[in-house]
Amino acid sequence: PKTILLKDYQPPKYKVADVHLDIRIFAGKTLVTATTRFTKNHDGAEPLVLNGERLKLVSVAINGAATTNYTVDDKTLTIPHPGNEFTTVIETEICPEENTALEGLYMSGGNYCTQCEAEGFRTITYFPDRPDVMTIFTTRVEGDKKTCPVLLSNGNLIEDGDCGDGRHYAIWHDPFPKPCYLFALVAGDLVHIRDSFTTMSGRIVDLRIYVRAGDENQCDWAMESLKRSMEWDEKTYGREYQLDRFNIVAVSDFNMGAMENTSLNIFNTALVLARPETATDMDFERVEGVIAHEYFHNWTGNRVTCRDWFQLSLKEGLTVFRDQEFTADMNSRGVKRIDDVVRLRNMQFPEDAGPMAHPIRPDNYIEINNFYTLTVYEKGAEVIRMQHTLLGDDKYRKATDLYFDRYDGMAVTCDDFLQCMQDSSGVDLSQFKLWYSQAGTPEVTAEGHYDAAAKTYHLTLSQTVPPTPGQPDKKPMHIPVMVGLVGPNGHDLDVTPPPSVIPAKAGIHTNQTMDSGLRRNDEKGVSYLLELKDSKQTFTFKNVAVKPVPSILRGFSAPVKLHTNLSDDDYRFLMVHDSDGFNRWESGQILALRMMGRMIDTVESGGAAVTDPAFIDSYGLMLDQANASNADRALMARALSLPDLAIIAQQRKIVDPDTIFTVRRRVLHDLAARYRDQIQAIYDSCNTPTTYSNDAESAGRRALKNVCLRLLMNGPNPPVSLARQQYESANNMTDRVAALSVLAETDGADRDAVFADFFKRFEQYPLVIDKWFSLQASAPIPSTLDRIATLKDHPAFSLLNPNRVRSLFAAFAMNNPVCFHAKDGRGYDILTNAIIALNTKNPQIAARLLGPLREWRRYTPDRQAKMKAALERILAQENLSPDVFEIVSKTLK
Ligand code: B3K
Ligand code: ZN
Repeated sequence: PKTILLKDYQPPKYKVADVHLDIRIFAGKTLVTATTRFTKNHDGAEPLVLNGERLKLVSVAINGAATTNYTVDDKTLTIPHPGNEFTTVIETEICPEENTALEGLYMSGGNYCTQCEAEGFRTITYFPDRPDVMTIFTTRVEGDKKTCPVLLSNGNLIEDGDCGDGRHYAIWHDPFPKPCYLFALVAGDLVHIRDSFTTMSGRIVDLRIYVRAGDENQCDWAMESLKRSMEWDEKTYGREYQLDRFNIVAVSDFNMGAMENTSLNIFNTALVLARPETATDMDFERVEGVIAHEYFHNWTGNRVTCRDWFQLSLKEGLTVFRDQEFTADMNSRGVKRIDDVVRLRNMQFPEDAGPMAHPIRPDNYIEINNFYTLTVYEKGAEVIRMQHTLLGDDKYRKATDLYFDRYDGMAVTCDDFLQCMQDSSGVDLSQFKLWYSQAGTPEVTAEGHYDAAAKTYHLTLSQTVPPTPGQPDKKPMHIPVMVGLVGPNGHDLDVTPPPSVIPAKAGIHTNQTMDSGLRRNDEKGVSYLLELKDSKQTFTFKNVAVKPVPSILRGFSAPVKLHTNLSDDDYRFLMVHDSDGFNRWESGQILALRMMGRMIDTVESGGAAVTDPAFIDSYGLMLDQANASNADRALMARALSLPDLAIIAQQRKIVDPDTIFTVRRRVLHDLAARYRDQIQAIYDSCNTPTTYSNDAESAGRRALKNVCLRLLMNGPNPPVSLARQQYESANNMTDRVAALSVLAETDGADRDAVFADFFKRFEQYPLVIDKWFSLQASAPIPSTLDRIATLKDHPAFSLLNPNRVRSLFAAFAMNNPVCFHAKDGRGYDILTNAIIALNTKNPQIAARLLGPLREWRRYTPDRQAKMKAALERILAQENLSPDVFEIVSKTLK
């Protein structure tokens, strides 16, 4: 397989003025006729080279005359220089019925649909399949009236009618030029719900969500979310929607979450369907967030798109930042920030520290589908967030206005975006650019020193960026570090900041608006934005009357690992007093991590781990706060949760999942033993309302209640009957699944009974059956390994449905480190066999499943050997897809 390099980029040799597609769908074969007007875009007389894969070529004509003057291979169609302006008509035949890779035109649940990003369009017809070729699409779709009553494509519907013979057609026209990766088509038997949105200039947009018959009563939340997204984008970014229609189609077989095709977003059902009986509060939030994300792409991705795939973060990082802020505005800003940082640390930090580490703008790839990563998306969003922090709200908004103004209808680069940020604000981002080219998570060390006589506080910040594959030496980065100084009374000190520091007062562009039950006073905080640019810098604050405790990296102002010389006492203080909600939460997490680190050390040197009584005491303080009537329960649910296994693992040089699990369990057990009554009391107080409501306050209650249930179940005499009762009496999926998940970790009659009941109750709901698989696969108990062997042969299991594959294999390998890393290697075998089976069927999903094997070098030597052998077994397969090959070969290097 060939490596594609950023530095080899060349503009397209030919541009496309417009294209007319005629797509006629018959059972077993689809005929595609593409009529394309080309214009030459270079000085010489180079041939026209079109991309095309897995196509049956029927005919080629140039300027109206049939021709055989071309060559074809399995990837391209080449026509010797046809002139400066010419029209091709190319007929191809494809078979969507046999497409299991779910890329290009394929079938899901009896309906036809497309997924063209990144390079799926070339499996539909021969075309310059690259994002910098933007053109106007007109699409005629023809199909059987019975099996395909609904015929959709991008843009506005300009004509439809009958063809006779039981067939009909629809013609769609998209007036905005777009690259072919945004092309979409849907043909099938679907029902829809309908609504409308009036834009800020008074246009009425017809909104529709199409689903399979029977699912239409699960679409209201998605529709509400769409309308809120449209309104938010007008208010926050001044962006208006400018087409007559906005269609969303939900399909059950989808490799990713959703796709932003212009005016015809295609979604995984998992991110559209939501009702309280079948979807959890987290599912609701994900639906809201992804509906927003795809809608926001209309401007950040579609109207302004990427020049080439190395620029993917231009649209993805920016759009993730936009959807994060939308969710923060719709819900609790503080909780959203915590959840996003947890996700970044759990999943992106390991990627940035592993063999596939790449900058948010990678400079080489074999298979672009492998670079839809946590780094490009989530770290990419952090990089935009830092620009927002450095510019502040107003200048940031002016800069995005300039970006849309300058580049509407164009395919541009990350540098172009940064240039707008600089041009409109005057802020110098030249060093900041390194965030786009250097991989690895920077490590920042902070050391504070108070000079009582001079009344000054010196904060020394230093940074290093670890080496990553291909990048042994790194330059210092431009890192925004938001800092507050907390006085002994718990209030932020208002002092004289060091010169050149941006005073970031409360509520400006920090996360100061966080509400929280942890807050002891109503004072707003005072933060300062320090810009760390050198490898080491000291910032001196003046007029500091008393010795402060520094609160560093408030709101997680940069995606770095922070080390400080603060004591446990300092963190206990910040945990209660910090005006920054994120750092209050963070302080509790640091205390837990430090303690568990010490306990793991003890176990590894043969001792017995004991939970630190001081930690138990401070946990009691948090329980008191959680029990207060005005507590922010959603935030308290996070504060009372111990760091995840994956985050603890990152603190270790050599990872032994058994020890980590045992120590974490020990702590949970000791906390539950000591505070049994308080925890039960919080559980009871959150359990009061009997009628369901999905507002944030009620969701917070459920979150806190279920954290308490989990704690109790980890204590002495786990209250199995309480869990069973919660399962039986739940009037919503959040509570039911929470009970089910704690029962999943027990072995016994109750467990078997609830799992049997759950299956029967929700057999007709594939997304709920996904939960049934994934809860069993995630249970850290010895019987899980046997159970997986049975589950993969269960009649409801299928390797062809990505959601089902994820619900069993990804849940097992990613959420269940204890069983996945079982010493005998059985966990590795289970995953390896699944990857091999999927390699030819669906390479994208196969490649995704490799994630948990990537970090093999970090585990104990026995495990390392077995993981390496598993990777080698995969590499030895014949017909290895480029997707799987790229990850396995880079991982073994
Ligand atoms: N842009 C799509 C992802 C396409 C995946 C290609 N393998 C979804 C999104 O980020 O909105
Ligand atoms: Zn996206």
